[in-house]
Amino acid sequence: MLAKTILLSAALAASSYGAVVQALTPGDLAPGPFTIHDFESVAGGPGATYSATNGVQTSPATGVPHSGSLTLTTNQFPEPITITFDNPVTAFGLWFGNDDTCCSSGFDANLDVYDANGFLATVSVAANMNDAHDQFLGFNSSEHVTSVVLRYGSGSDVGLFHSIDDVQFNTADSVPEPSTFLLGASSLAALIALRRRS
Ligand SMILES: [Ca+2]
Ligand SMILES: [Ca+2]
Repeated sequence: MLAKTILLSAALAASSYGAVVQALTPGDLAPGPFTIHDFESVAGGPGATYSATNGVQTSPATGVPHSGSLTLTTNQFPEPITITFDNPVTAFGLWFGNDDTCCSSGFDANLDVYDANGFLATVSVAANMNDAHDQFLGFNSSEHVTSVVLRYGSGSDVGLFHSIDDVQFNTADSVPEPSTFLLGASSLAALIALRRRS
């Protein structure tokens, strides 16, 4: 009994600590459904707000877009892009670009992840320096994420406009809490057992 109690305590401690796991492709993100912002008509869309120190804009000029003809970038450079969600999310991703050899010999694109209590983790990808929005940066989280920040290098040491396309994210409200789900599953099993007995 003591061993079971210790194991249970360890499991609870691990789950309450939470985890952010990098997603290498959009197919790794789960669960859906997802909202997608392609920046073709406006800077973003319902569900998220995009900001930078001196503001953001859509642009056809910051590298080859991932979709359509426009991306989202900042009014001045270099400035990180902050994405704040209307409702917390547990899965998020974007395509980044303008990784132009004109102005950098190489950098890591970093995504800083925050929940309501502060910083959670950073996921990173080394830019392939071809100007195109052809690399994905994303994650799945056991915590309810409230905002993320995209930064090239430190956010101020890469002489390029930060630029993103086809942002996608889910809504944590549609994702059952693990404890609730497990309770629901065990209750269902108990109900089935009772019915079989009767
Ligand atoms: Ca686009
Ligand atoms: Ca690229």
